[in-house]
Amino acid sequence: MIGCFLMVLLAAKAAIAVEVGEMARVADGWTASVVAEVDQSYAGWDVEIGDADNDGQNEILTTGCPDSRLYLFKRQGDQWETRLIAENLAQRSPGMGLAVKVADLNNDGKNEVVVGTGQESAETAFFYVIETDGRSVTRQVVSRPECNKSGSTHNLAIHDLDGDGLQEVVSAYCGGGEVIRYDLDADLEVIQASTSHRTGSGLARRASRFSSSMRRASWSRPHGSRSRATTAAAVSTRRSPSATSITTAKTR
Ligand SMILES: [Ca+2]
Ligand SMILES: [Ca+2]
Ligand SMILES: [Ca+2]
Repeated sequence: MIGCFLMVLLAAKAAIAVEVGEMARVADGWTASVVAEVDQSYAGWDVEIGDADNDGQNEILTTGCPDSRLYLFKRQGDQWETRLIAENLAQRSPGMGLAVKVADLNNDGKNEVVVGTGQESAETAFFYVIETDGRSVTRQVVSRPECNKSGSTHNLAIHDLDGDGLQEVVSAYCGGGEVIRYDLDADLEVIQASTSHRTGSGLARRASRFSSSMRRASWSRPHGSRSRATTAAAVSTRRSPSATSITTAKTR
């Protein structure tokens, strides 16, 4: 059942006037601000703070379910503005947007948003790299690597592991217990997915060797006049059990 989710921001000695009603009790020395109320049962599977739209100010981003949405909450004067950046990221309903991070993956001075999904059915999770102007997705690339057998993205970590100036994303999954490394090129058009570890959930297995494959990912612009009318054009390879499959995002 879809309920409403109330996001409350707490801050020590903040100057923001608060009205939290009966939703929260604020300890002495703390104040609270209601950021948003959305019609999703889970609006905050993950919460990130970062400059997602590259305007020099940080925003709050959340993921949730059942519509696998990515929300951005932007401070405008003394108000918070709720912006639905993307939905149906799991490409199935119900579905979950799970982990979300903001980082400059290709070191070009502009941040990207990285999102991992959770699938309610027996499917593997999607991995997104999104560019946004703070109102919608302006460009995105999606990977659903065949080396992943799991449906739930547990978390994402971002770091330049090999010192080449490009940041890699490491994601851990629930189900098959995969830990997958995603390498992107400088133009953020190619994703290389590598399984670094697979343990299974509660069942220890021998760790797999690093293996990789590369496919070219297609960018799409789901919103705006420059959008191309692409619809889930799946590209996959059977050459290797660890091969990466990449789909273009569905254009709305
Ligand atoms: Ca910003
Ligand atoms: Ca960047
Ligand atoms: Ca790197």
